Amino acid sequence: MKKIIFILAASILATVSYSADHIVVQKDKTFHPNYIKAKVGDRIIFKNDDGFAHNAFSDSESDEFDIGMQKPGQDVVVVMKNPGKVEVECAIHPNMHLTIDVQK
Ligand SMILES: [Cu+2]
Repeated sequence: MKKIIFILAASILATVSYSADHIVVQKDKTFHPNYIKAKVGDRIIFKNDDGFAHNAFSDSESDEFDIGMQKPGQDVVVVMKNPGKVEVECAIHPNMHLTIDVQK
């Protein structure tokens, strides 16, 4: 029984180590942090901590996405699929910028 638990724990750890979570908080019309180093397969979790809606989108070739309307208090997860520099903006507040440097 102990051996089975050990194997189970080891396989869970192995799975977790393949990808990481990066939390980006949108607060006062700013992405915090505004620069992230990530790897392919990592999850970017956008947390809207403002009292109004936000958005996050990227037209960057390597990882194009658009999370649409993100309500206050809402979390949205985006997975980085390809290596490259990903420039993220908010469609509602054009001054909001975030760079995600995705490596292999
Ligand atoms: Cu915004």
